[in-house]
Amino acid sequence: MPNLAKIALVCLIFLVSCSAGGGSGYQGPLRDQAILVEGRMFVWEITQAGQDGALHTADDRHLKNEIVIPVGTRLKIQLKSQDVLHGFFLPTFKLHHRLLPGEVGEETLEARRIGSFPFACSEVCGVGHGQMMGTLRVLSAEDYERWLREGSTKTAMEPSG
Ligand SMILES: [Cu+2]
Repeated sequence: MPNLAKIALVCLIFLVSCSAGGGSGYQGPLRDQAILVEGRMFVWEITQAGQDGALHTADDRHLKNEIVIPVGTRLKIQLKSQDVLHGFFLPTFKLHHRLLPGEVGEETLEARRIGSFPFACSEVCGVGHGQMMGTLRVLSAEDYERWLREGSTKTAMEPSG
């Protein structure tokens, strides 16, 4: 797909998601979960804490271009770049963070609504920049339990080239 068409598609997806997402939904207590989001030419590498809630332990889950959490999560996000300047842009949550090489950023979001919310790289980081798109999936508690049981090896969006 030509780059211009990809950009137009991303803009369209973002516009639709911005109007559909956000707002109030789940009003119960929030559960903290830590994740690490690393930008690398040209993929988002995600490390999610497992049941222990802590990163860099045996039950971490590793995903590409996909974050999967249950509704009612307060997501504590660490952001890093493995190479060049990237920008983590999750418009539904009004979240934008520039990832400077050598720095660790921190953001927090509260997932109160079930749905799929796209994110992308906001910096033109190289020829494969357009591939750096992904999805935050906020699942019901039941669907999240099923996802944990079935494993998390599938990715939401493989780079198409
Ligand atoms: Cu990038």
